[in-house]
Amino acid sequence: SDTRKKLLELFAEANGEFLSGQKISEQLGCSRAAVWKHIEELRKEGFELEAVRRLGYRIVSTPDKVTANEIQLGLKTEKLGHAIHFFDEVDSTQRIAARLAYEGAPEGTLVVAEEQKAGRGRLDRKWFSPKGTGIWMSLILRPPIPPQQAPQLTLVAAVAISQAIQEITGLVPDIKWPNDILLSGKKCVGILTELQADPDRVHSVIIGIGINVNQTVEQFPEDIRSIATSLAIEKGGRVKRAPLIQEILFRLERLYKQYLEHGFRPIKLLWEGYAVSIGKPVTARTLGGVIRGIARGITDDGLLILEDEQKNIHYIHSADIQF
Ligand code: BTX
Repeated sequence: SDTRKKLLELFAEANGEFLSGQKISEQLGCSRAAVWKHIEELRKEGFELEAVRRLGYRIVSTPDKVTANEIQLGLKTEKLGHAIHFFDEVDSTQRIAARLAYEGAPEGTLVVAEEQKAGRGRLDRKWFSPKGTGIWMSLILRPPIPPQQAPQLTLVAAVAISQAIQEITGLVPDIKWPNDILLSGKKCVGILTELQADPDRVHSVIIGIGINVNQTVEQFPEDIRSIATSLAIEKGGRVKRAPLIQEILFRLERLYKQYLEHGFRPIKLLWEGYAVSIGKPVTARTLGGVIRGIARGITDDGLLILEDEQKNIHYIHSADIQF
């Protein structure tokens, strides 16, 4: 509700200091009893609040939630995340975002869920998205670019997410072309970019982002335990999700603007700073077959450059890469 939003804003301004019941009731224009009720509501939602006679209330900790309120309080973007559709449980945020995009949702619209029952990776693979421990979200962009350039946005997103992870956790991620972000060689982020387009014009790009945040090793299903990791495992401590989402949206907005104004080149340089596969022998599994060789870099369009044993150069649009 609006009162609740105002109350949270008051606490955000108070910055961990006490707010008197009197002041809150004046600012919200409601009775002291009503203030107390709102405080109880917040407690039920997982806020930890301290109440001290004569001093009033102060927030000790906010819940690790990814509701629209949590994400929007303190969000520093101009556009991204200004419309948020939050769900406790969905099949896939990609599917919902695709429908919203089709119905005309504005650029920057974000779909977030606490849990996905049918989270998807590329080629209809499954993306494991358990309740409350990760970030499962899809962002709608409407870039004025031809469809064949859209895969570049996966790389733009990968740089933004890597920067945000580094800023919030201090961990330095590696990017594995095209869409994985790794920590200690294990996957902690997957990005899935999908399009609605005519042959010559993109209507919308839906960037699906899955981040393992607070899972423990045991919480991963056995078949991915050896290849997957979470931020908490790597950092050795829990990480709040909403501030990380805010940081991702902030960084992504900046890079996206840069991309639209100056093209892919400046992004490419940043991307190369995080890339692991470059200069190494890799195996690329494409729909057309398997190619082995040395990854030489990416083109200005974002394609992977692979040099095989006969020194032939292959330009790869899409593949799974193994070291
Ligand atoms: P991908 O095809 O590159 O990776 C999928 C593979 O990753 C799976 O086959 C499995 O081996 C492994 N995997 C599955 N779940 C996890 C996990 N939680 N952590 C690490 N490895 C895992 C990557 O596709 C793109 C994933 C995008 C997910 C987002 S979440 C929000 C949005 N909604 C949705 O349905 N998908 C996207």
